[in-house]
Amino acid sequence: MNPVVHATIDLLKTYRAEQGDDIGSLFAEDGARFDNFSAKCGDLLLDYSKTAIDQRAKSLLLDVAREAGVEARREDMFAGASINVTEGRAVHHMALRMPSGSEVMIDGQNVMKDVTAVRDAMAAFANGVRCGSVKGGGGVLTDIVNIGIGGSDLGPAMATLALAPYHDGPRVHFVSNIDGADILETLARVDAGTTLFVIASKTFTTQETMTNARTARNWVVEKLGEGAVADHFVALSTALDKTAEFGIRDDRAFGFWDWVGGRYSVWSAIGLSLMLAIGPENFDDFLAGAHAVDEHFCTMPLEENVPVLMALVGIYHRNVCGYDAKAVLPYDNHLARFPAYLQQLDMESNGKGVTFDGEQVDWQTGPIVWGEPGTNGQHAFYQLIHQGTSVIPADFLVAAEANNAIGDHHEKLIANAFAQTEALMRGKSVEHAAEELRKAGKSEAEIERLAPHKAFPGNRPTCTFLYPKLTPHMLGMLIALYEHKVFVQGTIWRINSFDQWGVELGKELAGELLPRILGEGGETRNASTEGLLAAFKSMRNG
Ligand code: G6Q
Repeated sequence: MNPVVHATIDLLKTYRAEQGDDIGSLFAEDGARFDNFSAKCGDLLLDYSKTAIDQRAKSLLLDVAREAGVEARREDMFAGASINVTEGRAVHHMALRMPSGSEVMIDGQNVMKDVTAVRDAMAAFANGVRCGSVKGGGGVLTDIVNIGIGGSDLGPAMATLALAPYHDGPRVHFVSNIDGADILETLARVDAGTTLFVIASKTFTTQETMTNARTARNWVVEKLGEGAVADHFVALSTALDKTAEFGIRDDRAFGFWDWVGGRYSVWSAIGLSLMLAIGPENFDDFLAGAHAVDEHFCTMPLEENVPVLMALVGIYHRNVCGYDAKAVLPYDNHLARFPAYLQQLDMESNGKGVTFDGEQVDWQTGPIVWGEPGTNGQHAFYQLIHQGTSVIPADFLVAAEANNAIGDHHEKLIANAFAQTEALMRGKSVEHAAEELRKAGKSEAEIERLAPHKAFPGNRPTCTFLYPKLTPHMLGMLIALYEHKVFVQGTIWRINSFDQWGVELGKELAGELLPRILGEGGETRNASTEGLLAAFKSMRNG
């Protein structure tokens, strides 16, 4: 943080210490609190009134955003500047969701011609597969196997599940893990002659993906012969020389560019499996939803700018209150993988401890992000959120209308979501718990023993995202809102949200250890690893 931002955060801490942070009393003080602490982006409503942020805190947080230069850096990003300073790259996944005919300059070139050409080629190919004119050796392609990992898996896998009600194309399977179980169990479910393998890898060198891709290739060659590779494999990559070496036809290799980060790539060719599932028109709606958020982010004043407000709520919880974690709780079963997706987006982007200038930060950066769909979580880990010793701010995501309406399921789902945010805020005092036990006819001794266990501290902050329905457009909006939230926070924390050096060391050591695992020699490791290697060897030989 720059010194001015640091000072404003200190002011916020002092203000909180003086005022207290009782959320309930803020509603008593401000009859219009819901209106004052909610905002809209298109059809989506963000309610952040169930946090301890009041007008003064909000105004200081908006100062933080201004003082950190969020607006100027946002302009730099959209202007194609190399804001990914450690990799010397522009950051422009927003170009991928711009309407055809727009102009986006990166390194002095309008990239939209190439973006549109790939988008059109993907659509033509997807339409061909979906209508059956693009065939495999065994006829119409009924199954797609997407092989990729990290950013080349989580986006399309999460979105394909999220948009299951719009899925009218071939079945789609996702293989990511190098654990052989993943590819083997998938291959056992499909027929080689009618399966298309989509090898999704920006670099086309990732160990997990290339190992799974070669296993799939060998399987196809064994079943259908070498000649079948051309019809049964496509590639999504920036390394088109490597895809050709693998045996993939040029017209089946869909490219993208180094200004698209892996975890920001679902909008690019990496979205092909999703497009095959839901069709190019729905995919266009998905892009349009994200584009609408880009426009909102660029044009709305900070105080009404939903991704900025999301970011500032997070800054308040992380840097003013010192909360370590953040839960994402979709009350929308199709968003089951959304918390995992956000885990990568948020933690890989903002899990950093060094500033743009290479200095160690002396403030907290990204929180631990986790979650599961409600109401399942209610019957499991919500215990800790309600009564545990850590305060965990949570995002609740709720659709007003179900894609799969039946009976009163959806009304019950919504009642649970709203009830949880209320319970977390209100809590229940020991006296209230005692009174309930008294009414239930318990003895005074029992009341004294049980009341503390049945009390809830309350005052636990939540944000609620309420949207009409989980359509392709709304999913695009939701992802883009969180992307820009991550950007704003990274800007305030002065960290590069677009690199990921923290995943490299483990990869390096795995490369060094593989020869030892294979029994081919190599350097002696520390005593623990040597112990594990010896135990592994004896289990394998025994
Ligand atoms: C994302 C990361 C990472 C990446 C995977 C797969 O931002 O860079 O998750 O997406 O490591 O990389 P490839 O697409 O190059 O195989």
